Amino acid sequence: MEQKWWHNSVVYQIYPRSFCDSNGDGIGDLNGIRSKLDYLAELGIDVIWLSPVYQSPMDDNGYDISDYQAIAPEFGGMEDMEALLSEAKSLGIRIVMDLVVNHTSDEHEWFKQACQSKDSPYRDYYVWRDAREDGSAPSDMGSIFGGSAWQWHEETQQYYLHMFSKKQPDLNWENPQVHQEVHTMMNWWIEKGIGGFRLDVIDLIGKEIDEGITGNGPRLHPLLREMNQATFGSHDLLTVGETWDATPEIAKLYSDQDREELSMVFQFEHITLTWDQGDKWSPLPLDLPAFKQVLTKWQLELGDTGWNSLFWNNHDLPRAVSKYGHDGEYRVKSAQMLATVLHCLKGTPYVYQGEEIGMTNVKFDRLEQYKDIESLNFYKVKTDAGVSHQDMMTALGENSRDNARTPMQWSAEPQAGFTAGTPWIEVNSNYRDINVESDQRSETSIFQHYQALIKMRREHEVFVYGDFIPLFADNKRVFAYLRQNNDQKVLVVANFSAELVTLDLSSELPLKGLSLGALLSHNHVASLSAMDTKSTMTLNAYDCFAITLE
Ligand code: TEU
Ligand code: CA
Repeated sequence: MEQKWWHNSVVYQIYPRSFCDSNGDGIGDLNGIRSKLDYLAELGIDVIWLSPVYQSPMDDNGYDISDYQAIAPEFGGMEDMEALLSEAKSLGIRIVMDLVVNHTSDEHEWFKQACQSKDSPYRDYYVWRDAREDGSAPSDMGSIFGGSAWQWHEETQQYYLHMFSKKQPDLNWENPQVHQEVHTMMNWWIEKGIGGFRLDVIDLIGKEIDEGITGNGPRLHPLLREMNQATFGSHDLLTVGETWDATPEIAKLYSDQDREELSMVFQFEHITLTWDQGDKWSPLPLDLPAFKQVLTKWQLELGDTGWNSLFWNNHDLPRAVSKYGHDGEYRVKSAQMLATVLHCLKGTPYVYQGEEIGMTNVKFDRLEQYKDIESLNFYKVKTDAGVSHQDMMTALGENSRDNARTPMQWSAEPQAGFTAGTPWIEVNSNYRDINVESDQRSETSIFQHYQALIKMRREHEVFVYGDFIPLFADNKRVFAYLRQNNDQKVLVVANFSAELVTLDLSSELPLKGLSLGALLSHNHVASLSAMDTKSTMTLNAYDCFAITLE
């Protein structure tokens, strides 16, 4: 495998609307991000993944783009984007743009033209079908945001396809002109000096609509190879595809370097483990052995071919510390433990804004406090189907995308220092305790723990390219593994529970004959000094450490 700059990079995701508001209109913006670049440089990240900042009517907070080559006025202008790119560059930070090309906004010029008549040269940029004989939608295909995926267009008497909201019509990737347009636009951004692309729901672009195939369609990989050749392939950029249904076999098709498609993909198998039969509104408790098994499988199967992206959360998911850690008494320890387990795995780690200070899920008790289109649509779908208001509020509390979208908590000032005005979505009421300023002052700072992990990865190549060897696979509370290359062995141990755990290191074969060396990272583990590989050790709630073995 050829070594790449993004193998030893750490990516930080910014959801611009909720990061930092520079002008008091309650909406985060590009100049707000610029004002926090020093903060990000201090954290030590290499790359920013910027969620969409393009012109958009904001039906889905920017994932509905009406002009790919303009910035939404609430985020700033193109000159602010250029300033952000160059200031970030001077700090050694690259910016990865969010590429949303499965669909556009219905307010995009192409769609407006397409709606003019069936003969419009843009008609075939989108997916149109006649009604069935009885006037109903062409198929029973459902939208990912609830309801039918087909919307009737009265003026031209056909249905158009939308896998997400009806304001997000799907582009027709069977049309080569669509490829041309998208490639030209991508090259225009590459010329501006961006660091790469995160490709939104890219597994949907090969769809076979009339066969009912949406994800992983037969034309998907040829389309990506064509895109690679026409755009980023010759530019050494980071490309990461969002692929909900990827298995390791599928992920290798995308990320095997020889195939010249993408750098890596986001897989969601470890995420959907807590969704009962794939339904995020029926959350399940975390099953740690199953969770470890999934992550182990991905570590081992993408060992020599392909590359993993590593993440616990993003702008669509609940906060990591609330989902997989403990957001009460053990918030700090469990946030540090989660960071350690993630950053010591093989792959490129992604940190979602606020994760580095242990921000938690929000507790909204009124439906009106939620802003996300998916949450609001599904509240209606589920309550119409008989789910009670209270049960649906509980499900939203667990898994609403708004958990990730409340404003970044910078300080204990009003509105958490996010805005001088009224934020577009309420600030989490815990901001007086949980914020950047108080975390950085703390003796057990989560930020500093992340900072140290990022530095550690840079200093020890074993974390980047070393092999992964699982340990204590059946243990219900401990997540442990070994990373090793020719020069170094590192043992990573984490108590993923609030219980006291005893662990007999001598019982694991790969540890036989080794003794403990230098402590690389830990979150104040009391029993460390007394520990050796020959005896039993005790771990308190959410204790974790990484230590070299000799
Ligand atoms: O997400 C794809 C997607 O399928 C999600 O909507 C997901 O099903 C859901 O949020 C699970 O929590 C991408 C973007 O990340 C998301 O923000 C967009 O809304 C969506 O595509 C449409 O562009
Ligand atoms: Ca603003």
